Amino acid sequence: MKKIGLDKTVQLISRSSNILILGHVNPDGDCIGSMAALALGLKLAGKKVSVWADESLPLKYRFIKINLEKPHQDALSGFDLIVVLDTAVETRIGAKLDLRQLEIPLLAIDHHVTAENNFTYIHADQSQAATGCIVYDILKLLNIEIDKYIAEAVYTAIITDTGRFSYSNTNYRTFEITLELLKTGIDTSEISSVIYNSNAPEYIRILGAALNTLELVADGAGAIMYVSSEMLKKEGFKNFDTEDFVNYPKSITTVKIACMITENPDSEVLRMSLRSKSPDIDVSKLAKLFNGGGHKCASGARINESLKEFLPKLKRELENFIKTIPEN
Ligand SMILES: [Mn+2]
Repeated sequence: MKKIGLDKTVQLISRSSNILILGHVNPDGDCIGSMAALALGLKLAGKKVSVWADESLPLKYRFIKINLEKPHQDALSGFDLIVVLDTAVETRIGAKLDLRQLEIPLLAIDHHVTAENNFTYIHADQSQAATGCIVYDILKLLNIEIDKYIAEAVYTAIITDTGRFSYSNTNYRTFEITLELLKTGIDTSEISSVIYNSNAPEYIRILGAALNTLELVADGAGAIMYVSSEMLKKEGFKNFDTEDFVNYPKSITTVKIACMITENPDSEVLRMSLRSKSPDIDVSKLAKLFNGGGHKCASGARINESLKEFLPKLKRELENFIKTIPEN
């Protein structure tokens, strides 16, 4: 694995002509937006580009101009560069492919804290609020004109990863890029409306059931909430994006750390999202206890345990972790 800067990243992309773009499992707005923006931009630059994903495009992102194709192991050898966006963790790549014996360079572009891994190159910039911002900078350095479709994709990446400019990762650069995107004439209120007003009634009912599981620990400093397979099955769902649920326990005055666990009817693995209200409380450290990772204010982990076994364990670790937080 070799860490590289933006210039080298641009160079690698620039000299490749047939590029495969991959994202992560449970693709979010930043993942989809980054993949779309990079694909659209590189096509404008005359390159051949494919975007592969196991999962289909979530409904709320259907307005984004992107063509997701199913992964094909046999077709891999035709590419001269593989770019993985919004994750640098091999097991989180959103395409079931064996990338180990490949001659093709594997480049990860990400804004999370990265651990040692088998990617050929990694460009990770934690100062950027979204991977979409990094993709924007790459396209600009390649002298590619940012059209309305690219702008919509990058804008989606930014608003979903910053909680509409409210999380602590939002910075000067985020607004600078956003201003440039607005100049292309994108309809920001329409984009927000499509993304945030497209919940199915089942989604709201599952949220209701999840809210009922709320448990506060350490005098209200910690909150734990979960979605069980049972709740999903009752509403006819198998896989489900519960990413935003964690914001509800986080919104409680006393809560410093919010945990949200999602069980999946089709798998043994639990998904855990962790949020802290302040960068002074680094929840990536808590995530690390469960072999996860992420940012200081937003982290997660995948847990190979049953919900019933895991909940008391999490409660204990959360209480211990909160004890390490200095009073302010
Ligand atoms: Mn992201």
